[in-house]
Amino acid sequence: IFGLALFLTLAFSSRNFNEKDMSKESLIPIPIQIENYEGNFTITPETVILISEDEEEMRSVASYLSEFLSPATGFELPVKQNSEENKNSGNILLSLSENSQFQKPEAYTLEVTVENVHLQASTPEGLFRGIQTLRQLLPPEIESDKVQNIEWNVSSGKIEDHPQYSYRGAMLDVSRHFFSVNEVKQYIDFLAAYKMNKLHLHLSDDQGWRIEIKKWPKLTSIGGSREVGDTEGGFYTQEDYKEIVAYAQKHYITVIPEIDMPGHTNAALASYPQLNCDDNAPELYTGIEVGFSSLCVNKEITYEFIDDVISEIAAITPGPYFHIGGDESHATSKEDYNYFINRVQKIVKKYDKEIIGWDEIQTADIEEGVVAQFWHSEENAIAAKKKKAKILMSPSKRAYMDMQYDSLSPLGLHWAAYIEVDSAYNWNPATLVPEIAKEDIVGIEAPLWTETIKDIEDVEYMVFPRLPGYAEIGWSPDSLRDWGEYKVRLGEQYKRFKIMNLNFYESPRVPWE
Ligand code: TNX
Repeated sequence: IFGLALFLTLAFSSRNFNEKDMSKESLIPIPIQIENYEGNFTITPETVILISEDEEEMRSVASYLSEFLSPATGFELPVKQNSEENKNSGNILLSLSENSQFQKPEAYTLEVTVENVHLQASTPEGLFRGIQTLRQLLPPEIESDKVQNIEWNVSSGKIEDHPQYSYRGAMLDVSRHFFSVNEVKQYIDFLAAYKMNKLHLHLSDDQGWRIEIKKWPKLTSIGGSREVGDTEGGFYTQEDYKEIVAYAQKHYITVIPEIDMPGHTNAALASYPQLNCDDNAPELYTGIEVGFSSLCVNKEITYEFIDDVISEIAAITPGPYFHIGGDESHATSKEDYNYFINRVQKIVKKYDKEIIGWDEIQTADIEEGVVAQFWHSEENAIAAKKKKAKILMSPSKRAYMDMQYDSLSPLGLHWAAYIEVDSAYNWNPATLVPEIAKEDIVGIEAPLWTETIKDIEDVEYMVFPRLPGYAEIGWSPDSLRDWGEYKVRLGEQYKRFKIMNLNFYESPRVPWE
């Protein structure tokens, strides 16, 4: 009798111990709905990835999944079209569905049973977002690039999910410090893992011009040569830029190029004397002051220059947006500034791109639908809304990833605020500025300015662990967001972050485990 009781207790508790509960998994961003089923699914050497139609984009999403799972599992995970003979259990099925629950292009359903994994969406993009959820349901060892001998269990259940905002992004300033194509790809990997879908590249500033413009080669040979601290700079050839865009596209991320103007233009002014009102080129600048440079608003060559720049960049940018900057133009008179923005607005439209600009652009005659990126002035954001602009939320006190966590942070600035992980998470884009409501907002973007950020390790330190929180603010309904609960989910990423080799900030406000 005792033996039997002991056996039953052990069997029962070990079953309980092994069985995971999907609704208790620490997923970021938190999905809209999770229903737990009994049992686990296990990926094995026999597992096949099945696609509902044999179409190029479906194949590419499925290969992405296969290539993601292979290194740590050591399994081949071939991609095959779904057919009757493949219907045996143990597989991962990706399928497109017309079902009305997938109205949003990024919506997906992930159903895991003991037999199969079934991921459904109306677009390959939706499948890609769902794959990131599957990724987080797997043991953290899945992030390893070496074979790990563990059981690849996924808790079973059903997740139904879609995003709150269509614009969920991060910015990287490649001007103050230059970042290589590979570093930008790593940044894209970070965004993709948390279902972000926009990468804003700040390609020009006083300290460096970072994109090849074929008609104006000195922009890069001179203007791209240095960076903050007077170390060697760099720039992207148009081929490099296309490579970044293609990599982003593979991760369903839209690249938004920014050429900041009329201020923040010292690198361009230093490259071509004729862009200066007095025809004198200034020296290259490697400090970190702002607000001292301006293109010459009253010279026609300025607009020929801008036309060439926008035309060449627009031609290699498949996404709909072009960011014209427009911030901190303290060296341009108000009148000149507005005249300038009005003219540049027309040039961008000529090349069929939609305009994004920092919130200051609202003083010009901006057209309906322009996106004003709120960073410091509520007044500007409200005025922009009155002009029927859409608002992109990047409040510097909350969303600036270049801000120090606290006064002891070794990297970053603090002019806007110290932004600890809780402060970064604990706000709602739809209520932060009382006059700006959810329907006025396209989404959220967390910028990383790089005056003090030199390489990818520095980037990781500023971005982790704040970025997953911004991703959740953009994706998950506000009713599901609570710092007390989120910090536990974030703390449970500890092992995953370690295996991902991230140089992350181990904030004392997060219960790391
Ligand atoms: C303000 S935010 C700037 C940038 C700086 C940043 C540093 C904005 C639109 N302009 O030029 O890099 O502060 O935090």
